[in-house]
Amino acid sequence: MEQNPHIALLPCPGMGHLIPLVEFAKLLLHHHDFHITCIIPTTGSPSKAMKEVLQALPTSIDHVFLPPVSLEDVKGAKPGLQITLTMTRSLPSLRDVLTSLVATTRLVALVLDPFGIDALDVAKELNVSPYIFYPTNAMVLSLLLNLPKLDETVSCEYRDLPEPVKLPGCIPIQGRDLIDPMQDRTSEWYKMFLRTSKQVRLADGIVINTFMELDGNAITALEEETKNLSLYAIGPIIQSGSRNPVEGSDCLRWLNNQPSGSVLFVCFGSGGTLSYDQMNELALGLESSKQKFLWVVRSPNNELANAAYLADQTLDNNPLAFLPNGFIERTKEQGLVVPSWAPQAQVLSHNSTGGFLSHCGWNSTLESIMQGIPIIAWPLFAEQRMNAVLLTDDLQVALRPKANEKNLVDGEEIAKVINSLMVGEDGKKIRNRMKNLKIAAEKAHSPNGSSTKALADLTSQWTNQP
Ligand code: UPG
Repeated sequence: MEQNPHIALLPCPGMGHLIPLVEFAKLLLHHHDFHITCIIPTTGSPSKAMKEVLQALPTSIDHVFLPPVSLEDVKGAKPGLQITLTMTRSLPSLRDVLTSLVATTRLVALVLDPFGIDALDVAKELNVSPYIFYPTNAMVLSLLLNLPKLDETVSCEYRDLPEPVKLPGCIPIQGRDLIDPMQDRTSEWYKMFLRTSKQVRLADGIVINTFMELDGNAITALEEETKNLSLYAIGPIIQSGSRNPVEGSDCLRWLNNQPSGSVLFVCFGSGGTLSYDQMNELALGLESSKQKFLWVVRSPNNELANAAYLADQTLDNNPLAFLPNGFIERTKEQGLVVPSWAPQAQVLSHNSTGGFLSHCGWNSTLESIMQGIPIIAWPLFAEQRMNAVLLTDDLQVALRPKANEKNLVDGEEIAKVINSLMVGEDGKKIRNRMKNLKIAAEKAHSPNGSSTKALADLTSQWTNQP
């Protein structure tokens, strides 16, 4: 039997969930001699991006793919529902893997993504301490924990509430900006989300990828509220370094030849998509702004804003074909378009990058903060509208373009906001605030920083377990 404490991690499908969890695993290894196994539910063969992340893991982090589950019966359903079902349908094989880890290692904790909340019961059944890794901020966690109360007290759809929702320690938030599953209370997805919100409290602790200097009021309010549930704000944990040094080198080479801080990076996370019309307006806005840009282009989708979320990006055949006629030729001195995927962490840390037009996924947000890069907030789905409100209204480190009556952000508005961010007075203020936030983030991970302390509390909890 292995003597070092062993931790099992259970991410859900999607790079935005896998990346922070494996980075968390690496951070744990810096602090203790843990042995770690990532247990990965699948619906088919893993994507190239996913394999690259896993293959680059140090030897004391193992990974096991669970046998693929079928989602044939829910083909075309929203990715959020598909992810939840992938997790629940993987429970029997998860139980097998955990049983064998319990028999052969000193398994002290199972850390699971909230999409896999039912695994909490499996952990308890096997006497393994369940923890949740919450990959976004304290406002979203607060919403989740307060949902049972909201569900009882609010009778209409949240989006029809006349007043914003006030969560303890958080900026007020309009119902229409709440996380996606709360936009239709009659949906199966809402019911699942509500169930998750009740089960979350049964975990032994919640690890959250944020830090006191960013989210202090919300974290303190949560700690007050959740006395018997330990909360560990150990962020920011972000993607580190290159996964594949060759891939994406074209865009890094291009960046090398651009002036310092001149380039706007445009990317909608691991699977965000625009409608065809919106993609055209964005192209128009980028071109007419005259600012330098590096744009990760995906094929448009008129139905879903996260159409590419569960897809293998390398299968998106020719997204550049959807750009307006002559766009690439006309902008060849001004910008670079990259199909599907770019090495975002390296792009954001490059000296030529000066702004980020982002869908406000939490990993992208933290990566931008860690490089002091101000944001143009363009939320698409999930909890991104909440993140955008936090970034623009609360922290004031982002600008948000306005949509017109057709719910499109038109080219003129896009160009205006780009210029404001990259060369305007507003942009200067926002950039300074973002630089201060970067300093605060670094402080959180310094030897006496809030996140360092929270991580030490968590690891001592685990190492002291029999
Ligand atoms: N990334 C790249 N290259 C690309 C696109 C993305 O390296 O071309 C990386 C990026 O650096 C980041 C991750 O992929 O590390 C994307 O994560 P994130 O910005 O959080 O976006 P999503 O993949 O959309 O993440 C999902 C949800 C988001 C949520 C997040 C964590 O969509 O709303 O905050 O998961 O729960």
